[in-house]
Amino acid sequence: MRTAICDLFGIEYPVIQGGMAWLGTAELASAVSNGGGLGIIGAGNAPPSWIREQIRATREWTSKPFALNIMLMTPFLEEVIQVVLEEGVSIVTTGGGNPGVYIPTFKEAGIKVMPVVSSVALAKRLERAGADALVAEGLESGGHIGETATMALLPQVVDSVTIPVVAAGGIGDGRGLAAALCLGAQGVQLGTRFVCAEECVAHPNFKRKVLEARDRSTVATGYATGHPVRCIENRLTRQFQALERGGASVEELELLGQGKLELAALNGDTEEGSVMAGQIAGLITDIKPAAAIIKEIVDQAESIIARLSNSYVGVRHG
Ligand code: TUI
Repeated sequence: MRTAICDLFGIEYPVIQGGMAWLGTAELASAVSNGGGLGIIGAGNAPPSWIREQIRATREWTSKPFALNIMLMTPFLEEVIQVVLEEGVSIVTTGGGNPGVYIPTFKEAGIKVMPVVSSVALAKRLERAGADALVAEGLESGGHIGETATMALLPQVVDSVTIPVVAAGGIGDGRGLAAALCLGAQGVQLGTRFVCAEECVAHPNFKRKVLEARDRSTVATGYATGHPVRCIENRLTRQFQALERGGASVEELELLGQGKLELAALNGDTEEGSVMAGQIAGLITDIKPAAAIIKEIVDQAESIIARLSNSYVGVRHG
């Protein structure tokens, strides 16, 4: 299964790992890249020295292409960009904002840029600014989200640009990959599914929360702050909702969220911490190596596509 995204990034399969803060480490990124997908180091709010170490470790553990995701709300933005340039990272994805002003810097250094967008307006603007590809991310995703669902957003973004588009949000298996291709995507990006990769450093409690999740286990909070975030429901999300209903200030709400992702992801406090995960968590029932996850997704998508094209021929001629 080769698409324009495979050719653009020099990867085998059009399967990309979401650039998750704290969880997109060298362990996971190198395992995904070694499995034929595109592994992504999630810079999140991490200090530049940590990011540099992760880039070097990833390079040690894989000779395949990998990317770095820059979370544009980080307090270290300028320094993170400097690390990307110094370390010769060849692919950058961005999230949580408009990376337009930074694209020329990346392009001059020969870096491929794939911003995550949640609207058609930003997709068009970033194509004009020189983006090589886009991730269209629906509100089913975990973490920081936009306002439109993948099923509606994806074909609209695809129709608004000429560069390749990758689908994200609500995709957990080969059915999701096949569906995304039907909607015009050239690949898929999965975060929640890769939380349950063996190589993901998430605390076992965090992985258990994903495995135990059902279809309605996630909630989006923080619309009042302008930065809504989807997490698995717990004491923290209920506290957030109570504060929001009480008309708490943006400062108060942001203070409650600070440090909570690390608390859940690494310390395993899944009640007071922020268990960011997408709506597809309910579909995920096992932990396996990243390479096996990728192979299963691609095999399943290929057999679905073969079956659909056979039955289509059957309907027309049979
Ligand atoms: O960035 C994400 N997902 C994330 S970032 C993150 S780290 C975090 N930690 C604590 C609190 C909040 C976040 C966790 N999950 N996804 C990509 C994404 N980007 N989704 C939506 C957007 C987005 C939003 C607004 C992209 C552009 C944008 O532009 C606004 C503008 O200026 O036009």
